Amino acid sequence: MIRWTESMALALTGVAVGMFASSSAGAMETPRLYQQFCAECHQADRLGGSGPALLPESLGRMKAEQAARVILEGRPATQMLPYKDKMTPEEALALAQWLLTPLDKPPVWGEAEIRASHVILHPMESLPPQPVFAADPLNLFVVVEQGDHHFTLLDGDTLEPIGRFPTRMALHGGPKFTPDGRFVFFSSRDGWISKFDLHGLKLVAEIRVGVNTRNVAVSGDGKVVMAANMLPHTLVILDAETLALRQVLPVADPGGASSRVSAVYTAAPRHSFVAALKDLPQVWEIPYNDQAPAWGEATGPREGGALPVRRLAIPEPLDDFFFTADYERLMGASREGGKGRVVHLGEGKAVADIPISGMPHLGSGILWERDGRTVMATPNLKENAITVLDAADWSLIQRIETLGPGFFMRGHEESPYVWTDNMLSPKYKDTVHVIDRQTLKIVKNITPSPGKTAAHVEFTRDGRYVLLSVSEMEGELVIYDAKTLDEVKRLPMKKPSGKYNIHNKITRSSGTSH
Ligand code: DHE
Repeated sequence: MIRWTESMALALTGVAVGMFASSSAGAMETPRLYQQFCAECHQADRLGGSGPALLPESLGRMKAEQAARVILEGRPATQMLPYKDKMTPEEALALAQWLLTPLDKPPVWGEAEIRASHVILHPMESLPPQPVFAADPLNLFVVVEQGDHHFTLLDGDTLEPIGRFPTRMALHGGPKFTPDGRFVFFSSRDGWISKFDLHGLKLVAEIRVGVNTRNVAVSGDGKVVMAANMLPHTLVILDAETLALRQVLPVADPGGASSRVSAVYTAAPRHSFVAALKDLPQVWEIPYNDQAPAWGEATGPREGGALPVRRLAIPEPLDDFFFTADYERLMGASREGGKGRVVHLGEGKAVADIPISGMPHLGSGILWERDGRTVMATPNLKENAITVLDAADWSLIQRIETLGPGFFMRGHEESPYVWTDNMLSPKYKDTVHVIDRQTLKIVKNITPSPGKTAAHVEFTRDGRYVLLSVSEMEGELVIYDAKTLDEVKRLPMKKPSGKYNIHNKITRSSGTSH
């Protein structure tokens, strides 16, 4: 078995650039390697499927040597596996160089392609006026089952499924809801946005907005949907009723440098969308109606419905945001540099540095009240710790040592506990921690199925039950009493990942993502 070592890295950087791509044998070899090992996830045309597009545009500033290292070593916190047992460092470098070579014809996913992909399956006027089932429509859960690309709609009172429906492959980011909780929007990594009616149980419309898409957001007034693309470098604005294209916003600075979009969020109290950019030192705020705070230009939609953009300059690119409850301040992390900063949206600038080092997963951060103060806590993708900060001044309150690096964190206003996982620890991925919100001590470790990944919890509307995913192909949703921490029941599911309670989402509960 070949092992990756630093000396091998040096040897690898010494391999002549183009050696394989330029030799006729290598030129045949590299595409074959790609088809054998990469095409299943990244697609034969390299435009991306469950894995991202593998094109120079999507690989950004990555050098061939770095890409070769990723091929050999895999990527933490993603589905990218290590291939060091399947190919040599030289083959990996040749493959990386090939991936950094533009396609013969550059991929285009502009207005024409987006419009051509748009389909309305069940127009709004055809949908039933009332839910076609008896459950409380605000205590429903949308449970994403990644294993066979479905979602289950679960009744949060009876804890029984209402129905199970197909989705696009590789959904990523939280599904987002209209303010009344009736419609849900999913985004897939390969660019599909789908709108589903949770009352009529029908797929309303779909549209492919990009080649590699990150997530989707819905405006606080329920009228506009925005999708964030890694490829092409665009934000795509859709009509929330029909998903018809309204506007493609190229994400570039006036000098022409463009950026992948890491994620887009809805700052409902500010009547705006906020976008995190991977490659430009800017935060973008895009007001979606004329109630948004003015910043010197007209804030509301322009003539023809186009939305204006407010560009906030920051010291370095920040991806992955966490927002304070009033959405006035955001906390952003730099994936590469291990830096954290606070950006004040009203003031339009970075106002503080944050003491974080372990690659926090800020999208999973939560807030709660402790000793009369609001605390913010986030799991870390690279450290065995939960970071607990004072949300007023971002000073460190405590690092809670965990068994491994984790991905998600959840609480509820009615629960004395918050829950987090150790999903990125090969040894402890099967165990979640229950943490007391006041003492900040771990009060219980729960291992629902030894050896199987346990991650992502969500509370019911009343905070009485906690739903936890055993995220394996033959997985389960395990339901606990949130007070006694006793197991209540199990429901079989195909690799359940995130689950989303409609009431908690639309009321922006401080214990969950929004
Ligand atoms: Fe996610 C949300 C970024 C890998 C499952 N993830 C998010 C969000 C961001 C983000 C910015 C918040 C947007 C939103 O919800 O609208 N995720 C990233 C990454 O940068 C990272 C580490 C690398 C990548 O390749 O994208 C990454 N994420 C993963 C995974 O490997 C996970 C576990 C499996 C998967 O689906 O790919 C994963 N991410 C999720 C889930 C959410 C999410 C389930 C929604 C969580 C929620 O509760 O709201």
